[in-house]
Amino acid sequence: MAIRFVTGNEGKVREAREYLSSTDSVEQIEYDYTEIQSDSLEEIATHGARETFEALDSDEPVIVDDTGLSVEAFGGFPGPYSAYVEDTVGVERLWRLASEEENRRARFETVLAYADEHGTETFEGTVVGTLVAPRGEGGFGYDPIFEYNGRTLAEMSTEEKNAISHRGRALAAFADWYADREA
Ligand code: ITT
Ligand code: NA
Repeated sequence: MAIRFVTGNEGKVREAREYLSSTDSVEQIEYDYTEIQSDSLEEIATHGARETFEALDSDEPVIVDDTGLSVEAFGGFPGPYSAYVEDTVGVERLWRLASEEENRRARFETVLAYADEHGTETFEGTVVGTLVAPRGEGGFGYDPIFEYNGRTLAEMSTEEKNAISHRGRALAAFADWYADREA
């Protein structure tokens, strides 16, 4: 059965397809679910997945991915506001703000929420790295300013990024659970 990935972000879909290619097909769909006001990625993703599954007239499961970048020196900001901050402040200016700090540690966190007729499950992944001046042409979003083990996420292939990233780890947890469940 195809899994429907509810997102407007093609970068997320590319990573999920690379990761899940041996198991299930991933179909991108757009659905404007309610983004509830919450500091919790888990709550936002869970509501989004449930609402979308209920609204669409199909038994095919859905997944929603909610991701945030938390900068330690900024008390975790932008966190759940990461998409808004990318659109308004931008990646380059967020880096310039961070460059004035001694502590440049940051963390990406992804919550994947899966919904089907049996209920909703969530899977998390995080990666800790360092903010740096933009480098690399790959990936998307904040990838050029997030360095892990000497390279930015934008300097990695999709496969390399998946092996260490927030989303790759969440996808790994999901894939394990899903395989067990189908067996
Ligand atoms: P959907 O909600 O439609 O899935 P979005 O891009 O709005 O797409 P998020 O709210 O989860 O998704 O993303 C928060 C922000 O973090 C947004 O600016 C993304 O570009 C960025 N982002 C998400 N995952 C990322 C990743 O793996 N690397 C770099 N930036 C990422
Ligand atoms: Na979003």
